[in-house]
Amino acid sequence: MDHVFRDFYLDKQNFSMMTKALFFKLKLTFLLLLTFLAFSSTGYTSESVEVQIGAAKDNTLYESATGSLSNGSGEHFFVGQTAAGGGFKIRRGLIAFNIAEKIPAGSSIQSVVLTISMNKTISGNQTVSLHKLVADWGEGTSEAAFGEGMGAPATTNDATWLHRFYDSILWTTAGGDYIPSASASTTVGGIASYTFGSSPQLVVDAQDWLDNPGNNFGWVLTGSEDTTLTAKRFASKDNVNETSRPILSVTYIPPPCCIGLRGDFDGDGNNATTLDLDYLVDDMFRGGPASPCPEEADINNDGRISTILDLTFLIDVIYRGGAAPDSCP
Ligand SMILES: [Ca+2]
Ligand SMILES: [Ca+2]
Ligand SMILES: [Ca+2]
Repeated sequence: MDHVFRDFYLDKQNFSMMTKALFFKLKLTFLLLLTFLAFSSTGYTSESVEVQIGAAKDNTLYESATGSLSNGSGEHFFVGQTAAGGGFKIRRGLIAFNIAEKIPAGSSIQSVVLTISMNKTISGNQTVSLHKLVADWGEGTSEAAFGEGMGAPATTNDATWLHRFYDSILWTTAGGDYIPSASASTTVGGIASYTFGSSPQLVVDAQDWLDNPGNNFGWVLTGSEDTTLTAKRFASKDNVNETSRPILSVTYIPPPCCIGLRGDFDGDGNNATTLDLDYLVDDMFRGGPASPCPEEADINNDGRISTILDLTFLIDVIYRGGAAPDSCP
């Protein structure tokens, strides 16, 4: 008799579980229906995405007949011309950002803004300009003392006034190889944060670096070089104060299928995970952001993104052994 009671008990348990599952299903279906009515979307939307990129490298070119000075690991870089104490010499900043590492290939860049923090100056308002560099350069371990204005002895692979990579590879032109016309300019006065752009040329520069990463040597920053006493000091990527480091803010429209994984709702490179489910639920029900790569949010490949059908497809894949999504595109 025992087993009869046990079977009855188990049946009852199964029945109770089945009822719960059924109610859950009904609840889900109702929720899905409401959502479908409220959010029935047609086709892909291409929404712009903003990314903040820290500098990959920066340095200062200290005007010097011997090319012996640099400041690869210093906390600052310099722009403009020094006073008598500095020998009335020119300073130019170098800075580069790894665009292709942070933005999906095939994206269309919409705007580019560079923010840098000026923290010491001997002059009033000066124009500071960004010019696209046409040759690669290095950042060694040199670290200037005191205010860093005088530079430090260059170390291996540092950029100097004469060298792209100390002490083996020279610039074609002393002081850096760059396009003479500025990609952007701004007026720098007292101690504060300053922004460049977005300008059409900054967008062109960044798009080129995304499409052709081998062209990405960054920009040189030049100040007023015709008169003395114009130097400005800026926080470098190696500055102890993280919030003062250079930041490049780029807005872009990703390609519809940027990673190649249908079902990668959050764009982290893995598709149909619980993180994707969280992201989709946030997007659909909690005002969260849309998926960065629109076509990848169309997990069931029906031409509509982030719908209730995509949600059920995703739940099926994760929890019910459902079929894997189609490839993307
Ligand atoms: Ca540096
Ligand atoms: Ca993912
Ligand atoms: Ca879909």
